[in-house]
Amino acid sequence: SLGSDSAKAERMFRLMDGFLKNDSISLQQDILRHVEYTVARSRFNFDDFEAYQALAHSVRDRLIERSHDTQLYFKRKDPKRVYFLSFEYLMGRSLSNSVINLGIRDQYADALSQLGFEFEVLAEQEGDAALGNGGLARLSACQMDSMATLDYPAWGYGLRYEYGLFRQVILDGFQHEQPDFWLNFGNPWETERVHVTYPVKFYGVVEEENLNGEKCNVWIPGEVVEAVAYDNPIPGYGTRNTITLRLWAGKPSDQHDMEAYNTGDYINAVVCRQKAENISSVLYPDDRSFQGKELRLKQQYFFVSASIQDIIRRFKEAHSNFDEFPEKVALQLNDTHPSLAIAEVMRVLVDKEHLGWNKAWDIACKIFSFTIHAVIAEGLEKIPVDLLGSLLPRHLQIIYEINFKFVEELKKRIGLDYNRLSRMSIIEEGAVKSIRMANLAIVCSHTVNGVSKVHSELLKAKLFKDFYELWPQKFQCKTNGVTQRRWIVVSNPSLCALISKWLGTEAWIRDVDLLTGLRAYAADPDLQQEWMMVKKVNKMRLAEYIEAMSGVKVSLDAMFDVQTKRIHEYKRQLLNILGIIHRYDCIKNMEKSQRSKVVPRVCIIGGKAAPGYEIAKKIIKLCHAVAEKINNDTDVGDLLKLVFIPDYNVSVAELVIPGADLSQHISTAGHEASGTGSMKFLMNGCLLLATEDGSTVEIVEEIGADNLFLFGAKIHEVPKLREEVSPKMPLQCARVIRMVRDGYFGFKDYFESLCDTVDGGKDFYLLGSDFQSYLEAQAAADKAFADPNKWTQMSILSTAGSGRFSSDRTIRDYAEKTWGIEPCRFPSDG
Ligand code: CRA
Repeated sequence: SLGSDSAKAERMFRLMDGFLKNDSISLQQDILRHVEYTVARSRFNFDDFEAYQALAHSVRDRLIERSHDTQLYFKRKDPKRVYFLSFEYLMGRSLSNSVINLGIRDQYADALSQLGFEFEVLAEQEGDAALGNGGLARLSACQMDSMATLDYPAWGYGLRYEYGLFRQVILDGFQHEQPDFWLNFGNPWETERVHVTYPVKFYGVVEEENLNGEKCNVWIPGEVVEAVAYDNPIPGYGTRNTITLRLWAGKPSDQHDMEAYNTGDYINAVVCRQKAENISSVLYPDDRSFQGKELRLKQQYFFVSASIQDIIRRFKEAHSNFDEFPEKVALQLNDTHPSLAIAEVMRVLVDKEHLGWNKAWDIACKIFSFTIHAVIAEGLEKIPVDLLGSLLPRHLQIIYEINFKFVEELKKRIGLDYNRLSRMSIIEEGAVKSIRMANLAIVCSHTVNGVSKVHSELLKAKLFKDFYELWPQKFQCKTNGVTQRRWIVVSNPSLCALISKWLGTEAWIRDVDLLTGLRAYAADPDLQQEWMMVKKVNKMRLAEYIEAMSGVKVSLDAMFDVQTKRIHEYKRQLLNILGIIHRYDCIKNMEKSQRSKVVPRVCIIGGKAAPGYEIAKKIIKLCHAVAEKINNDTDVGDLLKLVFIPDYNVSVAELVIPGADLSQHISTAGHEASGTGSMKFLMNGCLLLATEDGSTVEIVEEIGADNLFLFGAKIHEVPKLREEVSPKMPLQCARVIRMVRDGYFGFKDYFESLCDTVDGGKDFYLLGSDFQSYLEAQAAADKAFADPNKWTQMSILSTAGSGRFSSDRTIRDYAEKTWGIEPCRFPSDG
């Protein structure tokens, strides 16, 4: 076994009686031991939450064991590693995912039932780890799962926010935000590494010093904060490999503001120390927009500096020559948020390792790769030079130097085209002189990628055209993916069992392409029957949840039509609501005898609005106002219901997605870089109603246009439609907007500015011009739903075609084409 080269290790292994055992008695003993000694409750008297905590600790023990094995093995083999730097991770719950990946779910369920507990009930006790906003953050979590499962030598790095994404509370139909102090009752999954700490410096000045006759820059900081590591194990499925997500928390440093102590200002010095903890205290709740805030920049550097110190320490443990660095290290920048890492690596290599600029730059250019998640220029991070200069004076110098050398080089390549030079410069001149973080990242990275085909093309043709023309070889496409472990196996166990039964194997859980095998049975009446049953059970679960949350009873015969994602104008939840008003209006104006022909619908909307995003908040209120009207109208009854699901998060998604018949991904074409929600619905056999945007275009390639409901303007048509002087507002759209304006749903004045975004002359997101085609797609969905066999066949074909949208495919692609790493699998059968 590993670590047994010394007699001491051998003896310890024997003392510990080998590895933990997973038979029912051992698991029960373990759980009870944790009840008594970890949770410190009597083993004769503990409640569900305490049982959950003990259970979680017992699972964690097994994770730690595997994680030690994995790390020791990586150390021995010393493969090239990838370090995934992401500012956000939406991990959700860990319990079910862990025991499933460890392959011991049934054993635990059995052990618990012997103790008088039910696994599912205890699993519900766990809160979500919500250290992120939306798509980007959940993508990071899915990709970690794939990196572990595919045995890649990978580390994730991030920030351990004490307050995750706010909880959404709805009062009177309005969104209110409540802080999510998720660590309140402890977090059984993490391990604090008190010995893995690094000082992180801020402010101060840079002085030139003479070192052995050479000039060098020394940064004398004004503040030092300690970063402490918290490790979160990420187990792979069907492998013993368990990798680590290392999150940093701020702690006061002994060096923190020494001056204040020396001058006798003791009280103030203590208060100042506390500020250190603030750095990692709260997640910024906006996705897709940046703010030039000092705290945010501090978070970025704090996270980057600690991670780079950790990576370099690990490298130096085994190597003495930095020439080998690019052979051993790949650094992935997940969006621009961690791109200060470039300046930090340069600072360490030049100022501390004294490699000289050219050599350091050569190394930096070989290790970084960069994923862009933004679609529009306004979404790109720009950091004011003054802010950066005061917080990180040396980094500003380094960025200027990088830019100077880049622009000199550029002049040689393209001549004195000043417009182009200024567009490509890392420094943006203007009212507020700023650093363009994306430009910095592109200049230094060997590979830059978009997150879907159309997005990657858009980057080359529009956003970063100049860079593409300069370095076409740098640009790649890595279409996003989601993990089938979380999104089928954990969240939809009955579908999982059904798929395995018909494929005759569980191998698809690791080898997702096998799902295409379902195509052969899509028309088989037996499979269709069983498929419908699974959907029904999941709808029942969702219906119970809806009733508990909103008091609305919904019919299981109705089509469950879901749109859950962050609320954004470009995602057009408003188009959905206007469509619902239209449907309502039609039912009201119908002859009573005609009503029996209506396909009943339950419309489900959920998602959070950024706290400062007024229009998004109005959309949430409108949804509630319309729901209030419709759900209480006895004329309509079960033909139409509208419910808003509050506080949408990962664990709510796990409940909602398996129960959906139809889901909407209806962004104005050209605005969604990829979209990943659609992939989860697709895996669960939910039909999509969508615009040809982001990854939908590839979904169509995979399952065929006949198996989903497409509508709306295409990407290339959008600019022209926007130019039309007075956009066409179809009568039907004008009518529903009028209903809102006239106060049909109350809150007349409040909704005015919301209506203006559509009929105020601009209609930037093209709700008006897409309205007719949206209604047609909805009618097509109704028609298909009325034929259950046809619908079920489409549903089976959706799941069958979802394999390409697994994060396993994405990660393998990154590993092979971007990072140049290979699997490093602990030699055991899992
Ligand atoms: N908001 C995009 O908008 C994409 C995810 C993950 C986003 C989505 O279309 O699916 O990233 N962009 O690639 C983003 O976060 C900073 O930009 C998102 O989640």
